[in-house]
Amino acid sequence: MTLQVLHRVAELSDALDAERRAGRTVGLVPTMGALHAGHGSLISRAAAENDVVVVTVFVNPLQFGAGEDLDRYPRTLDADCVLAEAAGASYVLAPTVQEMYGDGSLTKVSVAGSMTEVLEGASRPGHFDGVATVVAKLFAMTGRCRAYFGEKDFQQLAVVRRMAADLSFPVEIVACETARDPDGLALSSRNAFLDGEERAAAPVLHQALEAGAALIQAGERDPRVVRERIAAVVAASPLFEVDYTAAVDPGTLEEPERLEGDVRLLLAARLRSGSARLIDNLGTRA
Ligand code: PAJ
Repeated sequence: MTLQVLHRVAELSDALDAERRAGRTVGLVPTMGALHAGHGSLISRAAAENDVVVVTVFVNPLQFGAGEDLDRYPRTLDADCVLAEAAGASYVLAPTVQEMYGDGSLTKVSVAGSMTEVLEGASRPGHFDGVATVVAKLFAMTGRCRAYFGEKDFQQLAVVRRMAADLSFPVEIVACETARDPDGLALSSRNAFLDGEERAAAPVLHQALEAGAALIQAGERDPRVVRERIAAVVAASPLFEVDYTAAVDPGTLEEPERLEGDVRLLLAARLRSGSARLIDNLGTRA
C-alpha cells in the first residue's frame, strides 16, 4: 500500500475507523519527525505486528520549555515520509500546531507524583505534562491500537503507560529497544547538532552506563556508588557536563536503599558547547 500523508485529524480518524471496520489492526508510532533508524525500528516492528501503521510527525510545542530547542528542532517531512514508507507505514499524520491545538487548549493531562518529578522532570519542568497531553490526544484521534514507544526515552515510556492505564485508553503500549550506532551512541535527532569532535566523544554516555552495569555485576549494591561511577566516566570527557545520573527501580524510577532485581541506569549530559543535551539508559539486574 502506498503511503498516505494526511494533515487533518478528522481524515485520519475516518480512515482508521474504516480500516478497523474492515477487520484490520492499527499500530501507532508517535514521533516529532527528523526520523532516523531508531524510529524506523519502531515502525518496522509496528508493521510486523499490525495490518496498518500510522506514524505521527508533530513537533509538540507543549513539551518544550523556555530556552529549549523548539525553534531549531529539525523539520524534514519529505525525508520522514520516505523513511516511514520504507519501514512499512501506511499513513503519516503531519498536523499543524493550529490543527492540533486550535487557538490553545485549556485542558492539560498531567501524571502526578514522583514519576514525572524526578530525572527529566526535574531538569525540564512541565515537559511530561506536554508529552502526556499530546500523546493522550493522539490516542483519542487514533482509537483502538497498539502504540510503539522507545526505551531510549525510558521515563517517557513509564509516564505514557501510566497515563494510558489511568485514562482507560484502548491502547496497548509496546516498548521497543534502543537502536544504537555501532559505537554505542543511541540514535537521536539531536545527534545532528553535534560537531565532529563531539560526535566522536559521545559514545562515552553508553560506556558510562556499561561501567555502571559492570559495577553491579561485580557485586556493588549501593545505588549511590553506581550513579557516581557513571557520572565519573562521563565527567572524564571534557566536552560533556553531567546533568544527572541514576540507578533506579524500573517500575517506580525511585532510587532504592539497596539494588536488587531489575535496575535501570539513566543519565543526561549537556555538551559544554551548548550544542545539545543527550540522554541514554540501560537495563541490568542486580
Ligand atoms: P521522538 O523523540 O521523535 O521519538 C519518537 C519515538 O521514537 C519515541 O518513542 C522514542 O523513544 C523513539 N526513539 C527515539 N530514538 C530511538 C532509538 N535510538 N531507539 C529506539 N527508539 C527511539 O519521543 C518523542 O518524539 C515525543 O516525546 C512524542 C512521544 C512523539 C510526543 O511528542
